[in-house]
Amino acid sequence: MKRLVGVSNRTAAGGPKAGGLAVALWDALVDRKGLWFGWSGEVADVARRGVEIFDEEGVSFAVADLTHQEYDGYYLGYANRALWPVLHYRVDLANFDEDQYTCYRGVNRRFAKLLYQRLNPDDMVWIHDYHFFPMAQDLRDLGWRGRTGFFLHVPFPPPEIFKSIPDHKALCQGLCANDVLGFQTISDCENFKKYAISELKAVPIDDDVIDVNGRPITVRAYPIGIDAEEFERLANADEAKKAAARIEPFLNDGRALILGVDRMDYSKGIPNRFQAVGRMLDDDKHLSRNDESALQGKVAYTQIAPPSRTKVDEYAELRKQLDSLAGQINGDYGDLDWIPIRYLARSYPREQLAGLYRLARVVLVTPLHDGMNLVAKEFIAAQDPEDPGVLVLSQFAGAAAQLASGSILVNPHDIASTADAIREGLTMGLSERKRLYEIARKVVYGEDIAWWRESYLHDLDPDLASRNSA
Ligand code: GDG
Repeated sequence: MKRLVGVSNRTAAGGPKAGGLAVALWDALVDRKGLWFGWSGEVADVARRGVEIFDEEGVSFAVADLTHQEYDGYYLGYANRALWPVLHYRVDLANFDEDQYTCYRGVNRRFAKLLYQRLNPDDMVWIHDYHFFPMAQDLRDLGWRGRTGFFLHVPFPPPEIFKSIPDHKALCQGLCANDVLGFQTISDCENFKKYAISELKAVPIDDDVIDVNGRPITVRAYPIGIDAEEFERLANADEAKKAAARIEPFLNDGRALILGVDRMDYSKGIPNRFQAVGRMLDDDKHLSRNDESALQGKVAYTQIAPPSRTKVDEYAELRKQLDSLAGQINGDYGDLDWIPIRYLARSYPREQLAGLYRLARVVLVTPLHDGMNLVAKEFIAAQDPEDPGVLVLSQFAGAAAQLASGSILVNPHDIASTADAIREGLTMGLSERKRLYEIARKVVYGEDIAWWRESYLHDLDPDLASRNSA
């Protein structure tokens, strides 16, 4: 079996192997005694720019530091302030800076060199995400000929949007040095293919293959999944029950828990969600709290939103916006014995999240754009099959392509309809809740993280493909 070499900006070295990418890559690397290459997470001086190598349970890690200048230019700058917003359809928030692009190219080349020195001709390289769009090309330039694949965890927008990046062509030419290009959804694939046909003169060979400059490239959707069984186990463990017990006093008199769990990122649509909850309460303003149908006092919305990328201005702005919106809604609709929104700008252990998902009557996954969104799948895996909660899901999450008929689908820009969808979830009868849950459960367990990894590696590894067809 070929050795697998995973490449991602952050590796799972030293930490728990939790979260989609970490679990998927870790298991594949354990299987194949592989190598995981990426940034160490450290920002250091020029003098310390070597690679640190160590082993964990048979997997080798090779990690390199970034310099302060690289951290600012490549990571905070180009990756997070140019690529991330455009890939999430937010050209208005993008900042294009030539020096940052130069720095991004420089880090890709430097990392490619560090990696190339450690590659054996028979290895297979699997590169992850937008931090390393040009990496495959940089490896090829150094003489690398082995099988190489790329997976994009975030959306690929329509060409009209992608082309707002001044260096869009160089980025995609770099991508085309891969043998397999994986996206989360068919619509991302179609966007990329449209771009490649119009800008790179790609020629479609069949549904899943394009030819670019005489090289065939497989372009396919591989929707990422979760380790559903493991998550279900977490949701039933003591730690989960303890977390549920901590929140239960706020759910007295049968108050229903509405839950949101998101990295604090403008792509996740948290302000729209706050507004939708506000709107839902506003719709009941004319009713007294004793009224049967009034939701005042009967729901408790908890939003867990660990801050991320706090050094980027747009994220600091979002923090202020959320602070203010939560305060306003609580001020407008709260009462002596009830606070509608509990907004917690901090992170909780995974085990505890699992307990909260299980307790929730409705979970709100309403991003404005999202590659997949694993919270939607974790929520399903954590449910009690005899009394499941309801997933309210944005049509713009990659997960909607799989879970549309197992959830209430919303347009998160439509605040009034989102408010109605939350109410529908809260008042849905048991049999309908079970029906939606069963549909979603089949997808979450059937197309789990092992399925994702195997589908991708089947296309990347010619040995696997020929063994399966033999
Ligand atoms: C990118 C793409 C794609 C959240 N809060 C806490 C916490 N989390 C965990 C969740 C989940 C993960 O973080 C978030 O995953 P998402 O999929 O929602 O989003 P991104 O981080 O933006 O990931 C995304 C993903 O890559 C995989 O391809 O689905 O579209 O944007 O697992 O549970 N975990 C802990 N404490 C928290 O407070 N421990």
